[in-house]
Amino acid sequence: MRYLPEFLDRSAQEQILRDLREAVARAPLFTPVMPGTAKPFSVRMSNMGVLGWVSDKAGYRYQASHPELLTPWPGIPESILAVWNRVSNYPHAPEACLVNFYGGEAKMGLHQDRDEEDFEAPVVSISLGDTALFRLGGTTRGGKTQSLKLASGDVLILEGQSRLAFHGIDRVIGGSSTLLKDGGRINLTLRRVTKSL
Ligand code: MD6
Ligand code: FE
Repeated sequence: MRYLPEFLDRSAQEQILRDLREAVARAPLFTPVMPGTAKPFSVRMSNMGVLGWVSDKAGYRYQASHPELLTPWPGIPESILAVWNRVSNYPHAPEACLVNFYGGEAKMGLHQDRDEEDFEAPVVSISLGDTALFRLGGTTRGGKTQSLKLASGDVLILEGQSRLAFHGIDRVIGGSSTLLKDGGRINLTLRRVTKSL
């Protein structure tokens, strides 16, 4: 794991936010549900890129279009691609940027990111808005975990041994950032989905 606190300054965060508002106007946040049970996530999601991650009754998968509008996802803005280019050490562009929005009581259970074909590529995460308590474990469920605060502008990279580590968001600390006028937290995760030959 590589943790880069305060990687983005305030003006870089504001530029990403402006670009994100345009993207979310075209591809609105949706509420995914758990495969099988159809229990809704507390986090709302959207995507940018040629592929986007979705979850519904049928399962988790990457797909090229918005699950409700059925339109292609907007492209990943330059302001966000620039972060991947600076930190990924990976010679190909990301295909997906998952947008997670945490309002009020939203959290995310411990999970592995393993719906991608290519675990050689890192997952690069950007946090914006209120600070979150991030939990990171090992590659088996039920092992010991550590807790880390992710604040606005922080970048975290899961790569190598940590690429398949369990991780989640225990909670978001309301009122801890002034970036989003109505509060809440946005997390962006940039991923390579297919194997690049
Ligand atoms: C979040 N992050 O920060 C959730 N996944 O809201 C993730 O699930 C995540 O931070 C893969 C790599 C880095 C991450
Ligand atoms: Fe994840």
